[in-house]
Amino acid sequence: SLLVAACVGRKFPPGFKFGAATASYQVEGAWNVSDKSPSIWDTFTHDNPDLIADKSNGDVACDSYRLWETDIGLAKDLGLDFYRFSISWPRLLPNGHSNYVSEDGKRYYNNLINGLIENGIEPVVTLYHWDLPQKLQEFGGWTNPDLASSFEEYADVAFGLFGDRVKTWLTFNEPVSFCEISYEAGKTAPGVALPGIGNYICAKVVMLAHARAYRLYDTKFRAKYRGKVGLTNQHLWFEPKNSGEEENAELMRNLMALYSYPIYSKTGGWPPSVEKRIAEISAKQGYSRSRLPEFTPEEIEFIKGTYDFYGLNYYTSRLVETAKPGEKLTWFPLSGSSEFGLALTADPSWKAGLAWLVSYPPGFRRLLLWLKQQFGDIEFKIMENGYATSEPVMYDEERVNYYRDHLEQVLLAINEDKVFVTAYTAWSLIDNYEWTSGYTSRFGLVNVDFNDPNRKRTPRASAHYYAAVIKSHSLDLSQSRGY
Ligand code: GBH
Repeated sequence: SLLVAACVGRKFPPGFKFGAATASYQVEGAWNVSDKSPSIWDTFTHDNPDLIADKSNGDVACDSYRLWETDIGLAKDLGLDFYRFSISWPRLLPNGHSNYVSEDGKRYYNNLINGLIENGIEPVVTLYHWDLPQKLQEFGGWTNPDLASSFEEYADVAFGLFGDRVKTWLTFNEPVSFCEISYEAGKTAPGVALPGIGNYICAKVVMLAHARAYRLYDTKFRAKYRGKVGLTNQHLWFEPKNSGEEENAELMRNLMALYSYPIYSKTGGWPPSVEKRIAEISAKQGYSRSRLPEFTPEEIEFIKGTYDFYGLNYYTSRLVETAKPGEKLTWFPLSGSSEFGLALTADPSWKAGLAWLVSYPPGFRRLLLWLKQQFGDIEFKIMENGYATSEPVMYDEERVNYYRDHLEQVLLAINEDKVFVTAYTAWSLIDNYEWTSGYTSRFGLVNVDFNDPNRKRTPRASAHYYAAVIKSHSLDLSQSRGY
């Protein structure tokens, strides 16, 4: 019976879906074709090549604007149930506003969506994967409360044009990444460093923007299109480095749930422990109000419950300990570690693909259980998980190991912890423009030759591995490293 249990444990539940993801700025290129206007990433990379590892930009990227049929072919060869991509806001709405919709933008996304469906692949669409129209940045971007309304306009156009065929929508990809890395550290587009303030204003505006889009879908589109709307949040898993620091690890977990708590918690609003600490620190610093802006009771109710599932991106974990006086703290993944005087490190035994991307598979399972304990027995869709190397390795054994070991933890979460997980998404389908790392971080199941004008795509060993997982709907654990 043990043997039977082990075999059963390797099977994914019926109906569990597998996909792979990309994002518009990272793959499309064609930054200025037709009437497309620049995004903040076009502006940032053109103005600050020195801030990009290889001084590159996404002007051409994978040229998926032209090669979208090739990408669909790759997705089909993998046997994907769904393909997650994002819409470029300035490609669809060059003014940023809905008074003018680009015919070229419409045509491009209609082709992509129709092509996927014809090949039996479900489109999963992210509305905002970080490429804000530059014109809206002139108004302050995500620190301008009015952007919530502009986002609702954009969502209205996208739901209206594509909602008859797109049944899974993500409003935002990883608010934590663009609020913290952009507005706190100023290290990514739009490059505005407003530490300890800009990031928290961004957080509030994005929560309201998400809720507006969700409620718009409810009132205007849900009855006829019957889709699901959510967002996807990145989480790291945090463990105390030393015994006695569990409370600090828990504080970090809650800080990273800043962008979830208002939507998924029973009470709504910011995570209480985090709200309290930031208010105390702000008061000590002489501010007359907390740097983390309060929600009104109406706003709390407006945001609470605006989800049909929990989108989760997981890559890596950290150990937490109280920083030594004067210790320089890393800014990744979020400013709160310095806000709270906590140092984040990785255990030396956690294998690394990149400095920030250390592999700790058990963190994935613990995170899933923690989220279930925080927010209840809701539906979880894993919207990103993946591994990078700095060289374009074709026989990418490390990536295969990463995927197998992380998928094993997803199975354990489902079978042992009874977490309701319904989808898994590999990041990424193809190598692409990895933000300030340029083309130096390779995340693809499929290699892209960026020296080739035709951007030749070649599946790696991990692509064959993932295709076999999807086909068998199960995990072969004979090579498992047994976490
Ligand atoms: C996700 O970001 C994104 O959704 C996706 O677009 C991205 O390609 C993918 O994951 C892989 O990064 O080198 O110390 O400066 C995760 C957040 C943002 C984490 C960039 C790493 C660089 C850290 N990532 N960040 S560092």
